[in-house]
Order: sequence, then C-alpha cells, then structure tokens
Amino acid sequence: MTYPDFQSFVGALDEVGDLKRISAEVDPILEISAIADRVSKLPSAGGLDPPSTDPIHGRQGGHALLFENVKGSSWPVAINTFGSYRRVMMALGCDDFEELAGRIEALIKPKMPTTLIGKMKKLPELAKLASFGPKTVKKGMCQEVVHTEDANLCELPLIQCWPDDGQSGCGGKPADVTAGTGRYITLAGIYTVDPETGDRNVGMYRVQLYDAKTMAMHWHMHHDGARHYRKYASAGKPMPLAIVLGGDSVLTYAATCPLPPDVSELLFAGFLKGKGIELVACKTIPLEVPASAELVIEGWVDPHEKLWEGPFGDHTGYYSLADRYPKFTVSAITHRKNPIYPTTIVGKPPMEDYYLGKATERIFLPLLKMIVPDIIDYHLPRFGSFHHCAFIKIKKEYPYHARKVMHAIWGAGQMAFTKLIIVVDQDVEVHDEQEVLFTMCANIDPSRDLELVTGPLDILDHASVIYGGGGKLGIDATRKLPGEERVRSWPDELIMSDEIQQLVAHRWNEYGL
Ligand SMILES: Cc1cc2nc3c(=O)[nH]c(=O)nc-3n(C[C@H](O)[C@H](O)[C@H](O)COP(=O)(O)O)c2cc1C
Ligand SMILES: [Mn+2]
Repeated sequence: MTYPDFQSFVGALDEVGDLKRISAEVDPILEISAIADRVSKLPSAGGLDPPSTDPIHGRQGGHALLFENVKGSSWPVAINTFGSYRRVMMALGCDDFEELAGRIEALIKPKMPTTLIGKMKKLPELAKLASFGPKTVKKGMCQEVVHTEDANLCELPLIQCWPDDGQSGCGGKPADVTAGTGRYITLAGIYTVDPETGDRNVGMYRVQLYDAKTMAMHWHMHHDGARHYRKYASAGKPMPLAIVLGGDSVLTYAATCPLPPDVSELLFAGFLKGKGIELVACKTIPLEVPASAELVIEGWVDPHEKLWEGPFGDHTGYYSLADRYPKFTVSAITHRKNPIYPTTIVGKPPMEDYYLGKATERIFLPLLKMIVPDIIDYHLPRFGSFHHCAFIKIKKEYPYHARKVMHAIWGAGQMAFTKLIIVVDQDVEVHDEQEVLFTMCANIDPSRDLELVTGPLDILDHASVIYGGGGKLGIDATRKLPGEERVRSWPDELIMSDEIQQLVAHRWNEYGL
C-alpha cells in the first residue's frame, strides 16, 4: 500500500515512531537546514531499517522532522521524510526494494505462456497495466485554496540550505549581481509537456526564489525539463510549468527517477502505486497536476530571459557554481487547506537524497542488466555522491570484458555520468566497500588496467575541466586472462580448505578462545 497524499504519509511516519514534531520557533534561513543536516547524520530512527544493500552504512538516517512553528510563514515544514531506507520503502509500498525490482523485471521480461489458455490468463495482467496511466478528475484538494493576482511566493516557508546559497561574488556570479535570494524549493516535481509530442515529464529540479512572483529554474542540460525548455525557446514560445509539492507518496521518488526520455514518470508512479495517479487541470496554464498535492505553483518560463542561479550547496558536498538559468513567472499558487510544506537539503552524504538514490540503484538493476547484460550487480557507494563512483560486478568471460562493460555504462542513461568505475569479478561482494578496494589494490597494475576516457559528466562536478564534461576513469580490478597484455600467471586467492575449517570449528571450545 502507498499513501494517497503527503499528510497521510507523514501521519504513518508518526505512527511508526519515525517522526519528531518541533514546536519551537525556527528560522527557514539556515536553521532548519542545520538541524536536518545534524539529524541526517544520526543513526536510523526505526529499529527496523534493514541491513539492506549497504552493510556499512545501512543504519543511518535520523528521524523525519515536522517544524510546526516556522518564522515568517503560517506553513509547517517537513524535512527528512524520505531520509531512511524504511521511509522510502513505506512511500513506495514495499518491504524491500528487490520486491519492486522483481516487479519491473516481470514487466520488461514477461514470460509469455505458449498455450492459448495461458495467454488468456495473462490478459487481466495486461489490462491492469493499462490502468496505471494517470486519470483526470474534476476536483482536487490541491486547489482548495487558489491565489492568482495575489499569489505571493514570499509567504511560503522556502528554506535557505547553506550560507553561500544565492550569494553574489561566490562561484562565478559577478559581485555586482544582487538579485535573487538564497531561498529554494528543493523537494518538488517539475511538470512540463513536450510541445511537439505532448509527452509529460516530471523531474525534481531545485528552484530559486527571486521575489513574490519570480523564480529561476535549475535543470541540468542533460535532463528532460531542459530538453523541453530548448524546444519552447527555439520556437520563441513561453513554456507552461507547474511546481508540485506533496501528492501521492510515490510521486516524490518518481520525480527523481532516471527514466529514459519520454518514459512517463506519472505512468511509472502509477505502476508503483498499482493504480493511476489522479490529476486535475491547472487554473491558469494548460497542464494537469496531481489532485492530492499539498501545493502547486503554476506559471510560465520565459523563452529568452535568464537569471543568475546559484551558487547552491549541492549533493557533491560543495557549492555548484552560479550560472544563467531560465526565468519563471508565477501565474497562480494553489494549495490544500492546512497544508504542510515538504522540503529537503542536499550536502555531504548521507543526506535524505542518499536513500532515494539507493532505491534507484536497487529498482533499476533489472533495467541496467537489460542494457548491459554482463552486469551481475552493482553498488553506488555513499561517498561517491551518485555519479562519482560505481562498483560493478561481472562474470568475466573473455579478455577486456571489463572494458566493454565500462564503455556500456558510459553510454547508459544517467549512469553515463559515472566518473570512476571499478569492475570486479563475480566472487567479490560488491556492496562491501573494503572488499572491493582490497580487490582493486591487489589486482591492478596501473600501467595496464586503467581506462581513461572523455565525455559528458554531471554538471555539478566542480572538478571537471569543462562545465558538464571531462575525464572518466575505469579500473579493471578483475583477474586478468591470457591475452590481456603482459599477464603473468594469476595466483588463487587464499581460502582455507573445508576439511581444516570443519576440524577447527569442531574443536573451537577446546582451544578456550
Ligand atoms: C533532492 C534532489 C535534488 C535534485 N536537484 C536537481 C536539480 O536541481 N536539477 C536537476 O537537473 N536535477 C536534479 N536532481 C536530479 C533529477 O531529479 C534526476 O536526475 C531526475 O531523473 C531527472 O528527471 P528527468 O530525467 O525527467 O529530467 C535532483 C535529485 C534529487 C534527489
Ligand atoms: Mn524524464
């Protein structure tokens, strides 16, 4: 079961003891963020967090927080609501991510029965698939309160996450530019439609507050929102856009999901929910948004005008540099009665986004295997901030097999941005970071086993030689086969014989240890 709106999800977190309410007055400028940063580094709230796929750091997370008294706004603010494995699983209605991965695998690799009766039995399943698409309804609680002319972004409790966020003179922004604030919307789905095909997209992109009606959109050039924007901009047309917070508990995750372009996040959210997401027509723009959202900001993106956006304290643990991003003008703000404002911060891991990223790592394994069948499993270590590092496990079958896999990953969706890939053999526990690094140190000759390439990189990578592009390194830590250049004979790893292990186990008490 998933939750039909953000408040029922928060209520469920409260019930299982994962939520802390804070009644003391707090400042949305830096204070909420400093508290969330500290809490994100605490051990996990619930005792139930599974050891999961991350045996080393699997029990991090702290509580979800609900600030009931926020300076300058009547809205309560929720943060860290997705900040543990258990909470992401609750939002997605599963007991572990493998369960969802299994459902996806069954979807993409259906075992089609050969008999007619068997095929007929499949029909209800196929019909169910059709029901996952979004449905339009007449009314939604996200429009219980509607502001158009009087819409005022400054009444919302937008937070400032890090001290230099939005500050001039820092990170490439000219010192004489003072417009913009350090306040951001951080946990929203950005809804747009392709002007040529009508396909919808939902992506989680941060949005910077300028004034009561103005914001700057920060979508990376490689993401679908930016692709849609380029089409409107080249036609010189304003782009309708909705910023959506809350709604079905599956929606937040779906907005972060690295689905291929033109694969609908709303359809995927419906698949996760087991039922289509309900949408209502916006009040001032030709778009539809989830009916049960807490808050919707409607407006238009200017096809020409850009604003300085950033710097912004990012998931790399550094500020991403200021740059020019499209200007968004608000035409309406709609919300439910007594709304809660959901937000998050990113920064040095672990933060809330780490758990959303881990969900993707697990859920997408079947899809990644479909593109690169050589992969048995993979691990994105916490220290790698998603795109910096991937450990890959393969069943090596021929010379240079590891290199083939590296290049396939560098061509696979958002995995293409991976700066460092370490490939290991099938007997290595790929989720055990010590074991992978041990294997790498032992198995490589750097004069032979490094693959250095150039290509697109995460635009948040401040170290790359150009913005959004630069070097990537693959390390082949597999056993080398004859034919892989200068290979002497390869020794076996140390493993005690079964016989002697059994003897020692049997006599263990005798040793008095
Ligand atoms: C907390 C959080 C914040 C994010 N902020 C941004 C952002 O500001 N800009 C961006 O382009 N991607 C951001 N992302 C990543 C995208 O949401 C993610 O890559 C998503 O797959 C993009 O969807 P799209 O492929 O439909 O564009 C963020 C992800 C998370 C979890
Ligand atoms: Mn997309």
